[in-house]
Amino acid sequence: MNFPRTAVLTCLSIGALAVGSTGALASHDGGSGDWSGDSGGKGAFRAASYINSDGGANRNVDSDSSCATPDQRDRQRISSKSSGNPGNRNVHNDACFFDMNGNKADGPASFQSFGAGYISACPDPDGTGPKYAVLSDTNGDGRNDLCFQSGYQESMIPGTAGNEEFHARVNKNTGEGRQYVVWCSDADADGCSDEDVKDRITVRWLSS
Ligand SMILES: [Ca+2]
Ligand SMILES: [Ca+2]
Ligand SMILES: [Ca+2]
Repeated sequence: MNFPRTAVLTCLSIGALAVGSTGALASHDGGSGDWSGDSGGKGAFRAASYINSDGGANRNVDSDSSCATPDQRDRQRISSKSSGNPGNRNVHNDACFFDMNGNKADGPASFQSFGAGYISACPDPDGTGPKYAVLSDTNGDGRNDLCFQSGYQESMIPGTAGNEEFHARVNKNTGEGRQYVVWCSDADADGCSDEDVKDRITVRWLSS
């Protein structure tokens, strides 16, 4: 009886030291002694990726498609080559992380494209702010396939649509094919094959 109690007290002491060193949890916790509830690990993330109907412009996508109710499949005519990037019929792929309480969460993430098509837009999440985006062609086939973003969109303009979500656009402008876009938590910025927290959308591109 005596030993377990000692062990618990030891744990609390270590926890108290940890809180003191960061100062992050003390005010939040309010001294309730609820240590487990404040662990808030990034491992609790859930990924949700969806195709945005673009205000109804993409009529093959559910009008209420969102992180909460994702539509993850689309059939789309290819864009004209002359329209360039992001392409006149590009598909909007948006995504969110949810923490263990179901609230949107931030963190580094990647969109990774497989199969047909390419990623035609990978915006900087906060414009001139410290967050950044990197769009790259990882296998040298001339098509950008990896869009890394250091965090979710945070516009300096309050109320901007799409804040606290991640955004990319995918496109195809020649031939037909099926494009798979995996989205994942990606702290090492190298794509999603080594990640567990991920989700996926599919676009079937048609020439007519
Ligand atoms: Ca930035
Ligand atoms: Ca590529
Ligand atoms: Ca990775």
